Amino acid sequence: MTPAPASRAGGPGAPVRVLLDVDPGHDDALAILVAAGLPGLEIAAITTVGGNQTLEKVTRNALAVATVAGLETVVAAGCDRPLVTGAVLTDPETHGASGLDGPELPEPTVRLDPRHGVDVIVETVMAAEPGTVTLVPTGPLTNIATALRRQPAIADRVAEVVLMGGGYSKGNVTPAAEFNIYTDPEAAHIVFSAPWRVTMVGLDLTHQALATPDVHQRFRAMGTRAGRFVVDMLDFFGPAYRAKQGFDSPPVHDVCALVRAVAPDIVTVRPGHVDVELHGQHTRGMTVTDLRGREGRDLDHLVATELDVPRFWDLVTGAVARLP
Ligand code: PIR
Ligand code: CA
Repeated sequence: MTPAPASRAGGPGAPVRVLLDVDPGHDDALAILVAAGLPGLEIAAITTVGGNQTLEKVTRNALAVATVAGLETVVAAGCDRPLVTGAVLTDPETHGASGLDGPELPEPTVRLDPRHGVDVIVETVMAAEPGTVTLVPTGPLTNIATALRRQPAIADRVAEVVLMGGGYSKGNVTPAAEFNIYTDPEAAHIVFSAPWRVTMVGLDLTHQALATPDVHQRFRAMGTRAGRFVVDMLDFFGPAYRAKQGFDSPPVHDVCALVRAVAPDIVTVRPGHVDVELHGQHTRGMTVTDLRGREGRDLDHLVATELDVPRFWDLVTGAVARLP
């Protein structure tokens, strides 16, 4: 089955509504700030999932970032561990002990919604007009997979799913696997085999979104609280990424998924089929991507290949510049 191309059921000019499922995380945090600053974009909800740090820490970080962004959005905590394997695979080397080291985190004024994040996902999608909510998962896929099990009808109702995870040519935790997929491969398998179209914004794409010194300078020049917050994040994330992964400038992975969801022509995609490897001795968590278009094989998903780098940073810095 090949789902129809994405259409915004609200019609041209209708605000895009996104649900952000996140594990902040520096790049998740930047994605939240960009979403908050984009005109014409509505954040339907923010749900959190254990990943870059424990659920407790990433939820606290999400509330702090929502506070910096001046958001009044629902924020709800979801699953604290992968579906099958025991615990979250936190990454303190890249994101620090807090999960968001660098900036001073304000005491949140945004209150945590008492509902479970998975319930918020299901209720938000089912209550909305069909085809009006886009899911943007940027952490392990535990919440999204659980929501699919809880209410399979969400597969028909979302506008699309644009996720950061995987890749077709490389990994970052292992040579084959990317962190978000590797953390919960069974959840990723559920998400990629559900009857909906997924856009995979993986490492091949996100490694093009490097926060170079000139980008850093654009944030610094804003002179706003949000601009300073981003600078403080990059001042931690950049050196951490350099030390651990040998990058001159850090990639802001998760922002790429958000940008594809709201400004699709900034990210080039190709049709493809994605299987998540669950059993490989060296390849567990790999997103095995078929871009060949062979007969009899559904190219049911979209795979991000190329980023329009100048337009990406114009959109990202423009959005953050609109925040206080
Ligand atoms: C994990 C991440 C980023 C860098 C490393 N080294 C590990 C997180 C990001 O938040 C992003 O969602 C994804 N996981 C990139 O693999
Ligand atoms: Ca993330």
